Amino acid sequence: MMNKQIALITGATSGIGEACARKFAEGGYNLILTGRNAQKLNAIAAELQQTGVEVVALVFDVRQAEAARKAWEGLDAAWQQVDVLINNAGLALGLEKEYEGDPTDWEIMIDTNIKGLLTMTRLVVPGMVARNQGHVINIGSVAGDAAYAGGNVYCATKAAVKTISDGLRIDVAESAVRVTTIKPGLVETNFSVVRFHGDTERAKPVYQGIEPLTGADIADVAFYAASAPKHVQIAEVLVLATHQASGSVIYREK
Ligand code: NDP
Ligand code: 8X3
Repeated sequence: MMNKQIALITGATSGIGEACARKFAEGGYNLILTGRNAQKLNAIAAELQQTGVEVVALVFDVRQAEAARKAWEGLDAAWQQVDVLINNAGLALGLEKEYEGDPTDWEIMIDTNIKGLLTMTRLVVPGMVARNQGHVINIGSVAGDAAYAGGNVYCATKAAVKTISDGLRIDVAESAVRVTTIKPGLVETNFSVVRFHGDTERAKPVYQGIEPLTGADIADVAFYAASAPKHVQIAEVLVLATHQASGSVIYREK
C-alpha cells in the first residue's frame, strides 16, 4: 500500500476535525476519518480521495467503545500504523447554571469529550509505543483553563483533556511518542449551534463583534506540532482570537 504517514482524526465531519482532514491531506498524509454522519464523512473522504489521498472512513460514535473497537480491529494492519491521532470529536451542550443543568447533557459531554478520547487513545497508542513512533494531538480548550459562567461541566471535561494528556505524556516519556494538547478559544464552527441544541439565533451572537478563529487556524497549529523535528514535543498550545484574552474576557466591537 502506501508509504505516506497516516493521521486518524475523530469528528472529521465538521469544524476543526474537517479542517484537520484537509490540512493533513494537503500536507501529504493518508487519512483515517471517523464520524457519526456517514453521508458527510463519505463525501469528505471522496473529495479528498480525488486529490490522490488514500482515505478510510469509519462511521461510529466515540461514546460506543465496542463500535470503536470493532472499527479499529477491522482495519488492515498497515492502516493501524497510525502516526498522528487527533482526538477532536467533542461538544458542549447547554450554558445553564450547574444547579439547573440537564444531567443528560452532562452525560453526553463526559462520555464524548473524556471517555471517547480515552477509548481512542487506548486503541491507537499501544501500537505507537510498540513502534516507538507516533503523536497524539488532543483538542482541549481555553475552557479547560478556568471555568466561565455556565461552562461548568463542559469546562471540566476540557480540564480533564489537559490532565489526561499530561498523564499520557508521562506514561509514554520512555518512548518517542509525543503528546500535544491544543486549547483553542473561540472558533467559528458548528460548536455553538450544537451547544444551543440547534438554535442558530442563540448561536449567532457568540461570534459577533470579534473575528473568531477558524477550524483552519487550529488545523495549522496541529500540523505545525506534527511537523516539528522529532526531538521537539509541542506539549501544549493556547490559541486565542486576537480580541479574546481568556475564556470569559472577550472584547467585542459594538
Ligand atoms: P463541530 O460541532 O463543528 O464539530 C464537532 C465534531 O465532533 C463533529 O464532527 C461531530 O460530529 C463530532 N462529534 C461530536 N460528538 C461525537 C460523537 N459522540 N462521536 C463521534 N463524533 C462526534 O465543533 P468544533 O469543530 O468546534 O469542535 C471540535 C472540538 O474542538 C471539540 O472537542 C470542541 O470541544 C473543541 N473546541 C471547540 C472550540 C470552538 O470554539 N469551536 C474551542 C475549543 C475547543 P456530529 O456532527 O455527528 O455531531
Ligand atoms: C470552546 C471554546 O470558550 O466557547 O471550547 O468554551 S468556549
